[in-house]
Amino acid sequence: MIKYKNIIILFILFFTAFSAFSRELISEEIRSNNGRVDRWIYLKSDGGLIVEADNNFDGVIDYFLETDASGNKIFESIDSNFNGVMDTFFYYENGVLVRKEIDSNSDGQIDMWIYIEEGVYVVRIERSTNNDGVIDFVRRYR
Ligand SMILES: [Ca+2]
Ligand SMILES: [Ca+2]
Repeated sequence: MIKYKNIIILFILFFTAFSAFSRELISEEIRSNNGRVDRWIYLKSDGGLIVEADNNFDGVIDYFLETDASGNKIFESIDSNFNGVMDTFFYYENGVLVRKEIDSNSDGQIDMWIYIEEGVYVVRIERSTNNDGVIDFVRRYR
């Protein structure tokens, strides 16, 4: 009986994870003259959108955006130096930017966290100045 219960729980977890990530391609765009698709728009099962883009047309995705069903941004990431690794991450609550995370040396690990109020006011900056992921610098502005 316990075994079956575990299997059912696993199935529910799997189904939840799958449905949360299920998305349907609704648009492909070619914005350069190389003939390659460089922007994809997906409709999520919850009604939100996912946009992926190759903004420098090198064939590697360097922009990602996720919105909720109302069109509010939830999450955004950018590969700002086009090295194939996302390095700048934007987190939103109710469509308003609340936190920005940056991997400033492109080692795949965040080393700067910027906390934002009302979408524009920087209230705190945290850094890992030696890039070990541990915060060793904090500056508060409010
Ligand atoms: Ca690219
Ligand atoms: Ca880093």
